[in-house]
Amino acid sequence: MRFDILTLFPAMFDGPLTESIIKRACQAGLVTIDVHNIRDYATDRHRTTDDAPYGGGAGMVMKAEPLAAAIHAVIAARTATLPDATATQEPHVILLTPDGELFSQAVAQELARQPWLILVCGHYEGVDERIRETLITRAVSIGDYVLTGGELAAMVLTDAIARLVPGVLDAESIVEESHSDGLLEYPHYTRPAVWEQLNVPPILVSGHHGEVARWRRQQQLQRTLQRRPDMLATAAARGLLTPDDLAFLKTLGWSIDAKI
Ligand code: 6GU
Repeated sequence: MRFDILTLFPAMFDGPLTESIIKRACQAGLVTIDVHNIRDYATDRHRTTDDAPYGGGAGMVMKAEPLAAAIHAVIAARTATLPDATATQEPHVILLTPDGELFSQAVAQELARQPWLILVCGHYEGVDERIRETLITRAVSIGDYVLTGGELAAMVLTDAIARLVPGVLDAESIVEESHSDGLLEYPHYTRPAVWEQLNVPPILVSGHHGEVARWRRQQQLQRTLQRRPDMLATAAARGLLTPDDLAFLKTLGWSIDAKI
């Protein structure tokens, strides 16, 4: 899978995507991440990438021409040089902006099915609306708070999506992890069995695989009820809870109809 990231601050990407799992995914050729400086596509003497808003008001707006030139150049370069599947596909062009649709595991899964994403990092007060109208496939936000720019959000998307690319992680950890099955994860322990007088739950060292699975499922349900009751209601509505799950939740005082 290919990621082209368009930013005014390419140096911000040096650390986060060149370590650990994403680094290995790139080395293995499963993921390609290229960062491009939007300023390289500004044509005036001062390499201007922003300007004052029409109609007045605070802040600056990212100009249409350099952004459009950057997007077009990236598409042209890839389409010319890649004789593979990515070249024949239209890229999804994603704008990172606090007024975009909220990013989630479901959106990550959807985007991970694309062979090629172009991520455009918004800055200042925003980008010229005509870019959004003509070149942007989808606008995405990573949460209800405001960052100084879209760069950190682009890294969050890249990390969350790249790890879903087949081969990047072992398949099991994707299936079991928080959010994929609509519940939070069960707690994890590793050696030593006693640490600072705290024991590992005996069931985990019992060797009874069935009992372990049951305990873990109940831990998932209990934690989700305590921490994210909204997720439990959604899981129930999506039919992800078994009769056993519902019976266990009833002992905790939860039922589908009683909103708590
Ligand atoms: Cl994508 N951009 C900015 N500037 N702030 C954000 C965001 C994005 N997502 C949450 N806050």
